[in-house]
Amino acid sequence: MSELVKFTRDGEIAIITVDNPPVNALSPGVPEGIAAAIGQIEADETISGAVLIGSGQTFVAGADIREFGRITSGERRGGINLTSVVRTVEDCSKPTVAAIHGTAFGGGLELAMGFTYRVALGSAQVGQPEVKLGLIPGAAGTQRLPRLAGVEAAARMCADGQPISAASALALGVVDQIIEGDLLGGAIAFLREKIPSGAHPPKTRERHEKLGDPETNAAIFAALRAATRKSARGMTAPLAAIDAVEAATSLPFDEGVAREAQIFQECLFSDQSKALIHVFFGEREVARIPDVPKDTPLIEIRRAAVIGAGTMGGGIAMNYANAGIPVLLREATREALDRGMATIRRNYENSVKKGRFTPEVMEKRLSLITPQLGYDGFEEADIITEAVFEGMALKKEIFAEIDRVAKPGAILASNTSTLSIDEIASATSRPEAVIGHHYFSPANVMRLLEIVRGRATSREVIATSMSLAKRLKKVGVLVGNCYGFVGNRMLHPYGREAQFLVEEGANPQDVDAALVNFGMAMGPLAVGDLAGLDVGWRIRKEHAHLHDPNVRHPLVADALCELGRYGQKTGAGWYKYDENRRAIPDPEVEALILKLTADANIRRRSISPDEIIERTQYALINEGALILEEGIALRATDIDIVYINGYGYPAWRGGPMWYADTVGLHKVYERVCQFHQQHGDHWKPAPLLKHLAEQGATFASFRKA
Ligand code: 3H9
Repeated sequence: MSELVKFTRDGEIAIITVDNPPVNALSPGVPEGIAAAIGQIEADETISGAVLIGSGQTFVAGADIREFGRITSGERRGGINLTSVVRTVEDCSKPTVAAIHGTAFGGGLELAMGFTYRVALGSAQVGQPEVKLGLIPGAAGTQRLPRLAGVEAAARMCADGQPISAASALALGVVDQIIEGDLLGGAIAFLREKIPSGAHPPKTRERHEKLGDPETNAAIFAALRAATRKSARGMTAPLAAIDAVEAATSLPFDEGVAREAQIFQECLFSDQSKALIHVFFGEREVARIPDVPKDTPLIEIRRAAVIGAGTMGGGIAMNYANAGIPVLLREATREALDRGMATIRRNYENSVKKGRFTPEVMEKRLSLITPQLGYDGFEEADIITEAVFEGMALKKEIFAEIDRVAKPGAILASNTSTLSIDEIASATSRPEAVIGHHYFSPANVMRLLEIVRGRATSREVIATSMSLAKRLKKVGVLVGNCYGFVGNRMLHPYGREAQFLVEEGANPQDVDAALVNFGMAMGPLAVGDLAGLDVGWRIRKEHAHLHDPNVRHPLVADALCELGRYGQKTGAGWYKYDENRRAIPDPEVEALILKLTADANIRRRSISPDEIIERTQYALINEGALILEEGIALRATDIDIVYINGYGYPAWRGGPMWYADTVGLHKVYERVCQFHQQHGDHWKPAPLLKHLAEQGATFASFRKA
């Protein structure tokens, strides 16, 4: 047996234990160990059945994802031979049970489906999440799952990658029994009950009763494909997964397996899969901070407080309540406080309506939020988050106040999206306790939390913030202190180019459509309308004295604001909006653009979607390179994770820096140089981009010395 697979016995029952922490992935040695165990079971006449179980927190959570990179880079020859191991298990002449706790995901579920039976703890989950890695199930999952769960459920599970609960798996027939308490004991007892009769279900691959009829299946696949094209726009794996499940309904098992293997290979070598695997590991890598070791002591967070019950503050309070942490929510006026609480209630009610949780859960969460006008109880809070209007004077005033009321050791966080954490911290007597917690709107929905480190922020405060992010179900990314940090700093050149393209000849809808087709959740101009164009306009007016007349500035956004077109909230911005908030191109905007550009002597020309992508993406990337070089982001991956989780960047492109690597930094650099020549100094190439391009290197491999 291998080190990773243990073989023991309980009387006549063999027990195979997969012991490959942390998630019992099917790393080299595990499938081989299982096959060897089956061989031993066959050979030993005193064994009458077998249970396979995972040690530690979970059953097998899938193939070892690191192996995929080794295969596509050529480091490892040959694939992962799980398909034949599952078949060996399925062909075992003695009854077998997979005992599932935690997660049976991907190859884990595929393995379990080769067993005669599957039992699971009520808390377990099963699923085929491969599409989230740009893959499809590759060990006959698309062929066996429809035979157990039926065509519709199997196709949906393989296409959306969402796990299902043990109870749903039982209802579908994927699991045969739920066990409460001792899983191994329960699985052995289950098997002992089944053995005497000798009447076991057929091998999964020999079951056909749930494979449906061609007419019904055709309707199922057509509907699912249409829904998937919308929900997984731009992604190839979900549609490929549906093709593979369809093969299960139209081909004999072995041919279906061969078809699946062919599609799996195509997906494995695709750019999308490489990008999504980068994102999978990236989301975990961002937690690693070189000078904040894993064993840094954490501050215990039992109570929280939030200042400001507006859109952001309310969303932040909800995050705490959702995580079971009581939170005080302070506002300056009764009216604003009532409005904030009403919004929170409405958000929760919407979730109840959508069936996300019960009214009891909603009431429990609401009861954890205490609205108030003063600072009562703030002295007990372990963390206080400020989420007031974005202005330095006000923020400093608030921080001076909370410095007076907060207990020693409490974290003082600011939700600023742009301002200097060091300057905010200077208003307190304890800059080491001050940190940025930049949430994204809506704060209770968006996964990103930019955690901004000030000059004096202590390691304990950073480590606690990172761990708190996880508790709040966010992806925390540590960034350095500069105007706009990582996300909003990069957004500036991106938005600037979108507007310049409009001035040079593209319609707003052309710019937005090109970027939506590229995979962005929304186009930048539509985002401006959603967020409110007046926000930037007010800031620009405040900083008008810094305006350099020799530098080109966008013309149209300010002119729109002067006409009262602030975006969706006024029914018009870059677009006009109907009662359903649908964006409609507006001839008035077109006329305005023509007038402004004529006055400014800007030559208008036809602009291709490719140029729209290059100008906007390379602007992001060039700024990202500066950020990386300055050490504002720890790694290129951190920038990618910020953009994917906070700015609607398509995960299947891997984030802006990964995308640059896939285009090739040499090409990106060349185009940036051309744009520099054509458009001026705001396109000055970042020295790091130049350096890496000349070295033939990538952002992914760059580490700041
Ligand atoms: C597949 O199965 C293909 C087959 O169809 C065909 C084959 C031929 N491999 O997430 P966590 C690491 S595709 C390697 O923080 P949690 C992870 O990087 C696979 N490593 O824990 C992290 O490492 P570190 C289908 C893995 O408790 C550590 O384990 N399966 C794998 O929050 C802890 O992970 C999936 O897609 C893996 N498969 O969540 C499941 N999984 O500590 C992917 C995890 O160094 N995994 N690691 O940063 C998950 O969804 C979650 O990890 C899980 C646990 C829910 C299991």
